[in-house]
Amino acid sequence: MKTKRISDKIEKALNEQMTREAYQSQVYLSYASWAEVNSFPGIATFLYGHMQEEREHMFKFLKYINDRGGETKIEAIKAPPENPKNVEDCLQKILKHEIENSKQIDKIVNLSHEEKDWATFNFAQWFVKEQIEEETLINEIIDKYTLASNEKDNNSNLYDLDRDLASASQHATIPQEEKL
Ligand code: OFO
Repeated sequence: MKTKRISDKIEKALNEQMTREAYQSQVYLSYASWAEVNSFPGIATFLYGHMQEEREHMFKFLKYINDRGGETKIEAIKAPPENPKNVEDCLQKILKHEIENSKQIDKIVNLSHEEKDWATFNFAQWFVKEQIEEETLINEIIDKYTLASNEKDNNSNLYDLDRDLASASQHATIPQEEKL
């Protein structure tokens, strides 16, 4: 049994964020599936990749709480929101989720600063940086989408955008069925 090195308050905040990361993963999963059935395979690949990243974030919280002698509580994950109306709506909703998530990470930073818990402060900095990257990436995709939807000939711009998104930056690999 490790010595507990985080306060109850920090432990609770970290646990809540762990569940929130799992929720984020569910949101990406449901939007990815929506994109796939609506014939945007590139966007689906991008979103499935992010689903996996959020799952890894959830695990980072779990490991950190355990490593600091805290106790993780695996809670129910609320259902993701309803499907987006179209690609633009999907991208805007994702951005909104990420901004909301950044604010929650900031709360952990504030709390750890208040408590002078520099280990948690340091741990949370990884997420601060990650959220900057994610918000930037999604903003860039929204810009590309806006440009792509200006010319409508055969929807070829949207086709190109979808194809490019399949390889847009992501750290995680998507689970695939094993090839025989
Ligand atoms: Fe969107 O990243 Fe997790 O925290």
